[in-house]
Amino acid sequence: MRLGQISSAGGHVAAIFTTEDTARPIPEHTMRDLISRAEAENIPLAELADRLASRHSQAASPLIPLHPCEVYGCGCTYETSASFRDGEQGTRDGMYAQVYRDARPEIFFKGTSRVCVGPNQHVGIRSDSKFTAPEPELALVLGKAGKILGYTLANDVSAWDIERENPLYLPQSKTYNACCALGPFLITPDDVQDPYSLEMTCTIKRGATTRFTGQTSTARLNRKFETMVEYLLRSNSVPSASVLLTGTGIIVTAEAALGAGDIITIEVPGLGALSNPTYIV
Ligand code: DO4
Ligand code: MG
Repeated sequence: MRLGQISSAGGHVAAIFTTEDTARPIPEHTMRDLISRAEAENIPLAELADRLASRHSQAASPLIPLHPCEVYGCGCTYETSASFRDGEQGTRDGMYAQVYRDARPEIFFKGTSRVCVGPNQHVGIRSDSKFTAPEPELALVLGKAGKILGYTLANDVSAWDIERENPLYLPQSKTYNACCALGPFLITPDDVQDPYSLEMTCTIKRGATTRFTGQTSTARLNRKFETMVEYLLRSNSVPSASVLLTGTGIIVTAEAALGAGDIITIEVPGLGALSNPTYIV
């Protein structure tokens, strides 16, 4: 099922998207409300959504599909991300290659819903960064005990020059205002035939000029989602309605470093397209 959130009376309500731009609203429920009710009543999310949604579709644009309690990111889950980062540090087989191979994944705290934006909202470029890049990623929406309730697209926007200066600066390169885009939909697992064979593309446009295009496939992921979630939850009681970003396989060139006004689009057939303009924060 293709779920999400739409605008209603100046707020957000959960909805079932019947097409990319029509939806059946679920009155009086945000996506977080829907998830907690489905868990309290022990009903699958899609079943509860169908039961509560209005019978009629209306024109609607997708907003952020949920306001996550917490957002975490996995890193170096694709070889391209590990080797690029080791290259930045001037080592061919350094700590990023190690974490790519080791049993324990890299997991970092990205933020809360405070730093998240939805489709077509601006993502941020730090004012003290000269090389900020989008990181296009598949994201897992997690329920109680780390159950994967759905998939969405994410942009783990990151200040790569700050990370390059010193890996201990990672939290500053990752977490700041509007550093994470999510959307457009929350697709329940029954509607994703094989989450390990999703083709993803990313483009960066400045006006009419395309400055970057890249692609990857989740087939290149070096880890299983369940393993990432298992490590995330070790001694860490992550609340339901949190999100785990599963890492980037697309590495943007330095020439395409983000500038204010650029538009980033991440697309996966079946999951939709997540477009965001950029601004300096
Ligand atoms: O190790 C730094 C962060 C890596 C990351 O965010 C990614 O690979 O997606
Ligand atoms: Mg990332």
